[in-house]
Amino acid sequence: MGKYVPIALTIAGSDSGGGAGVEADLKTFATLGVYGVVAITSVTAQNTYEIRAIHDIPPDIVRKQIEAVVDDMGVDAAKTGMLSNSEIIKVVTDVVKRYSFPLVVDPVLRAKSGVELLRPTAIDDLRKYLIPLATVVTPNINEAERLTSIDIRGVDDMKEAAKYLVDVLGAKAAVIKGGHLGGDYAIDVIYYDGVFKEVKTPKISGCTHGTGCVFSAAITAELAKGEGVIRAIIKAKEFVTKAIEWGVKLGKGYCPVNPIAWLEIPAQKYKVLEDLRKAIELLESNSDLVLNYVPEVQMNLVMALPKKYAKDLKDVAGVLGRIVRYGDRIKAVGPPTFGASRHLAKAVLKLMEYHPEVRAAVNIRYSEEVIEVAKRLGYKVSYYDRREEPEEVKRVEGATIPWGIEVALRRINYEAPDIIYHLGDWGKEPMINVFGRDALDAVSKLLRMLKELKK
Ligand code: PXL
Repeated sequence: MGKYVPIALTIAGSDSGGGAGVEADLKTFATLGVYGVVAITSVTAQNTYEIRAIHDIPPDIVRKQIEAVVDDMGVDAAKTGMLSNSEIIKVVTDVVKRYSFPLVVDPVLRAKSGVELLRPTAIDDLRKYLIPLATVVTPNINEAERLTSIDIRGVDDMKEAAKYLVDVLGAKAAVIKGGHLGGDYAIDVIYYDGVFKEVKTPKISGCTHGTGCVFSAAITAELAKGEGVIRAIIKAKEFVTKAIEWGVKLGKGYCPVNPIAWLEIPAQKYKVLEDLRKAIELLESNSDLVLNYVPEVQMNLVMALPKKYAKDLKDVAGVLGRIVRYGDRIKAVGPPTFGASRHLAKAVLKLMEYHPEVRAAVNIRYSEEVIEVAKRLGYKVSYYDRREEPEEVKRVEGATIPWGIEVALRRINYEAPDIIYHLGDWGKEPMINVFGRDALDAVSKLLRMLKELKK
């Protein structure tokens, strides 16, 4: 059978908290389109704030895990993470030597809490046995200092240490991660083939537990796909930056990075656009019902990404150019596009602060009989009065809608609304917003009311 998916192996510890170790590695492999296999070296009982226990796997079992997968499926690239002790390092060295796949060595020494993930007495063995086999070694500043005994204060010291890891210790390439150094940029220094390269990205705030694991796993995945060393490292840096940016806010300690953001955001965007396309079609095919309710400012229909990915207006898609009256029917001017709506998108983002599952909305002009029918059908209806908007809110650009949604929600004890309307003000047209879990849901509610009205 021809092989149609690259295979990457991680030889690392398990993090019961799911943020680092083999758990992070597998998510990274899958996200980058590589089939992941594992050899677990140690089981840690940990969460986001502490490591409660470490149980090392017998070295012979580590060996057998590696052999089992390599002998059957073949491995295109491998990485090591937490190795815990000397015996495991020796066994891994011994078995890996027999195979020719590229090897990424992430010289994990200790966790953020300070707990040793490799016995200090084993650092010599890591240096002596495993680093010479590395295609790429990926220490952070502290790990590089301990491996090379070079004090690292800046990029020049990083270069010296990277060169030492290659020229003296025998790795093919070294990348020293500068994220822990001061300054606005995270600068990584690569040394490969006698050449230095710096990869510089703005430092971002976010969740960082598992950063090193995801970075080295991403390099491994790219090498498994046949990518060159430098390009694999550059792509991994981009990948881990996104994983930090969209970290998963959970736990009481260091929250974990989110390697699947790389794939999940584009996938969710596609789903939102598809849902909007179907909802627009449904709306247009019911032009006769809707036509009389198109407001002067025209209509829009919006849908946000799931809450964890919905930070601002660019994360909400709407109809570019709006939905307009066009002869005797209604028509979407442009395609559904992220960032295409301001007003309705703002209303949805505000509502999602309380009801994350309500991600879509459509607007029509205000009409008393629509509100009556909505109530009759059992929809949850609330409103705000723009004439009650406090002066200090009016003065702030873009503050009216969030204020109004808040007022309307308070009126219904913050229950999830189907409809929020307002009666307008000088130069502000009164409007009805119909909300739904997705665009089709919002449009279906609207059409149900308009059909009921027509009866
Ligand atoms: O991030 C280093 C690391 C690697 N492997 C395991 C870990 C950690 C950090 O906590 O728990 C299993």
